[in-house]
Amino acid sequence: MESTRNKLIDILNVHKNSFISGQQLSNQLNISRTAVWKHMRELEKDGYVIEAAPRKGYRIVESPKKVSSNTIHWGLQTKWLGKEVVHKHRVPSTQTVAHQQALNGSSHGTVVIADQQTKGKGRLNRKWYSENDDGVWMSVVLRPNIPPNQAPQLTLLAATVLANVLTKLKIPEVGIKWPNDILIGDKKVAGILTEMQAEHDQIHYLVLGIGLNVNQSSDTFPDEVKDIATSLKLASNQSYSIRQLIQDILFEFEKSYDVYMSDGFTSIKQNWERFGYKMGEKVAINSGNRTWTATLHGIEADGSLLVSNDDGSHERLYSAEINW
Ligand code: BT5
Repeated sequence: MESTRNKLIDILNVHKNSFISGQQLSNQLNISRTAVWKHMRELEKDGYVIEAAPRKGYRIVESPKKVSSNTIHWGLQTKWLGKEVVHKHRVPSTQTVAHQQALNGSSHGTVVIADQQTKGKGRLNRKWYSENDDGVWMSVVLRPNIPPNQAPQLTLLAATVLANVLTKLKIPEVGIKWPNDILIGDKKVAGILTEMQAEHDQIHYLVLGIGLNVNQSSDTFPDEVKDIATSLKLASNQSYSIRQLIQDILFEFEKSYDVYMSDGFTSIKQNWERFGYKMGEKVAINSGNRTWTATLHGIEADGSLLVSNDDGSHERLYSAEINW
């Protein structure tokens, strides 16, 4: 049932600007014309506006605003990413759901999306505020054939994907603060959380979480983050379709991932450095219980951050926080 509906959506998408007859649909889907009609009614319940014209057939006039597994499939231009979409209204964290999916055998590219998260997670047990349905809260199950020590490259890859998507939307002053913060100006609009199940030299699977603030106004953010957080709407005075943004991110992600797998990290690294926040500048850094000032130089092929210290020595950092 579900897969027939997805196929129907795919066919309608190909015929976006023209009608397709009920007979053609019934032939292609191998179901009766009455069954085609019933599927159309279900799509309308999902928020599609469908025009049915006598002797011409069907055509989608408007795609829905709401997010569901069907509406994400509609118009999604990917080859492998998001072929399986799990959509939940409210969950503690999409990371947890994605881990369960992965452990139950979900395939590479499975996407878990929630409208709201009650216990959104940041790194190192920090919180990610996402109780509202104004953002993209999504986790992707990946089964990459790379050694575990290269996994941080995927966080950097995801950061460049988000920076590219925002730049295409003409959002100004997009930057990436190493390793995983996407900024607009000096404020955080998105974060990435990569969690991995690995053994020896093999990754079993990886869950890559993306949190992007979209339509929040300033009073949506709790006191803890309201001075450091922003949203696309706050930056541009415009609201965005969460469904469309998810599709844009998945499309860009798949493209970058495939380039990374075939050509390695170099192209991602160059793209990352275009957006690198405070590169060439002196900043305060925290790592463990050490705080010092250093100049940021760029990233290394292994995803580490290259800095030069005041005494002239160079250092590669694998985990550290750059202060604001
Ligand atoms: C992150 O951690 O930035 C990773 C965020 C990943 C969130 C996604 S949403 C989908 C998936 N499911 C999850 O449960 N998580 C992932 P970190 O670098 O540790 O940053 C956390 C810090 O960002 C917090 O300590 C706050 O200072 C700040 N913060 C929390 N919520 C924020 C928000 N909505 N917008 C901006 N900053 C926020």
